[in-house]
Amino acid sequence: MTPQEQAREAADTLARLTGVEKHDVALVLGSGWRSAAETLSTEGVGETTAEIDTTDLPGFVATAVAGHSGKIRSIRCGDWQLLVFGSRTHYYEGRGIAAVVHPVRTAAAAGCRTIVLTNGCGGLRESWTPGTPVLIRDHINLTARSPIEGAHFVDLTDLYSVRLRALCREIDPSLDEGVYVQFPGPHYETPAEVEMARRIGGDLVGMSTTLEAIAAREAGLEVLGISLVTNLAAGISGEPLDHAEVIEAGRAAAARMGDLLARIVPRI
Ligand code: 8IG
Repeated sequence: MTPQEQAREAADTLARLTGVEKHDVALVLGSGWRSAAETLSTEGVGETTAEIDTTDLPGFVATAVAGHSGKIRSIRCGDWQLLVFGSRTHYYEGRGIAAVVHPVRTAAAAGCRTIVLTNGCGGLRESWTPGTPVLIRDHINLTARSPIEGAHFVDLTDLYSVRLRALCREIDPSLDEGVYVQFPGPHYETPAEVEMARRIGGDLVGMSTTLEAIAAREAGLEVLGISLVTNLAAGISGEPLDHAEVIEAGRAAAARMGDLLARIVPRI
């Protein structure tokens, strides 16, 4: 079976379990984004119409990261039916790239035309204190891998939608943009690697998103990427990094992120 056929199977199961024939917008929640997404299913914003375990769908594997929920929610939000992935499979889990991008392909097979990829990451600018959201303008994929196999040459010139970034800045003019650099992980960078990321044009360092964005473009989805800076990248502040800090920064920023998502989604 091709990855696309596997995604079709997952999308068929999704439709059956949620009772929703077609979804419109997919949202992948990264570190620190889970409580923010709760806002989407509060009164006046949207309503959760179904919640299933990720592992109920063929091809999905259980989540390995603390602070990530292995649930998929179907949320009615204005005119849109939202498909929210509470977790993702990371490249560093070693389950292969097809597993990393399977949710993206499933979203496309489920009818989505747009995907919002969120993550928690390290920031390279000192003005980006923990809890600052940054729009992804472009990326550098230091996994040096591709989710696409074969002679299929996909253009990535405007991978991160200009239209959706402009929309986000209309909603919140204080939003900055940056270039996201994906390292393979799961270790954080050394200070020298962070300095390298800066010199090659990076602003944000993380362990996800780029492979998913590429698969999304291949599948014809419009991509919005939003990073939540949960820590200053190694060597920028002189403090060591830890995952608890990441989860705490997300918790503290949840209200702002939730408000942002709730205002963006209806206008997508
Ligand atoms: I949250 O500083 C989070 N994820 N590579 N570096 C990398 N990934 C991260 C970081 C970080 N913070």
